[in-house]
Amino acid sequence: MVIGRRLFVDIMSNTVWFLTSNSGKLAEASVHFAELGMEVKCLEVPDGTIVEPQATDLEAVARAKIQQALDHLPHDNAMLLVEDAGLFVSALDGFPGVYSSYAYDTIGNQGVIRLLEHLQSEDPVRAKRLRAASFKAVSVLWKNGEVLIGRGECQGSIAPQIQGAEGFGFDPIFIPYDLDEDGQSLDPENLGSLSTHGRTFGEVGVEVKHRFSHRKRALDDLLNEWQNQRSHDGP
Ligand code: ITT
Repeated sequence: MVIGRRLFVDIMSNTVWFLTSNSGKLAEASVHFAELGMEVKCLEVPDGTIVEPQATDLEAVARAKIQQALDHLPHDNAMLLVEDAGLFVSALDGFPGVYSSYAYDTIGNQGVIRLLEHLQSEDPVRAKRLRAASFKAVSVLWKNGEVLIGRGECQGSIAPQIQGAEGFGFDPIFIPYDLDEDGQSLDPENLGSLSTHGRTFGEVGVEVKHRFSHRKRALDDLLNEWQNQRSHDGP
């Protein structure tokens, strides 16, 4: 991974243009790329330029946005980043998933809590299983006509009520499962070396969230993809 990151920085210019209307996503991607010595800037496009397709998977949405945004890059060598993410609740067969923006804007965090109201247990592990959910993200980076894709997931459960005001979106209702020393998600009965101790992303702040985050994992995966491609193509 370290070699991959170095290679990535060597080859790429210093700015990534991120097409997003979400300042929380921009802040998190900035934390990630800052570790690589790179800057993330928001790609501004006129209102109504980007039409999000009604697709059933995150990658299709992200790819469609890349195509629509290319004409708005500041120069031909600029790198464009798009990411689509969502909250997938197991008991709701993955809803809201690709409809997360709509669900957030309509029923909001309180609405998700209400939908899971009947899923309670005195046993904390069973409660976590009943209320299991995951954040998923697909990041797509465009550079000189090449498209790189990274996927990331963060497993956890939906809190019994809204907790905390940090972060954005569904952060105040999402409690990640603990991670082991390799950063892998553990089952809810296991205590890991990295834990929010039952706190939601809304209670822990961006730096802690980043260590668990689907967004970070998708970007790491994207950098690995880049590295694999380079090794395959040769020096
Ligand atoms: P874009 O302009 O980048 O599309 P968006 O807010 O529509 O911004 P997404 O479609 O990726 O972003 O996200 C769908 C919804 O899921 C949206 O309401 C987000 O607030 C929420 N969401 C995405 N990532 C999240 C995260 O890390 N924590 C909490 N909520 C998140």
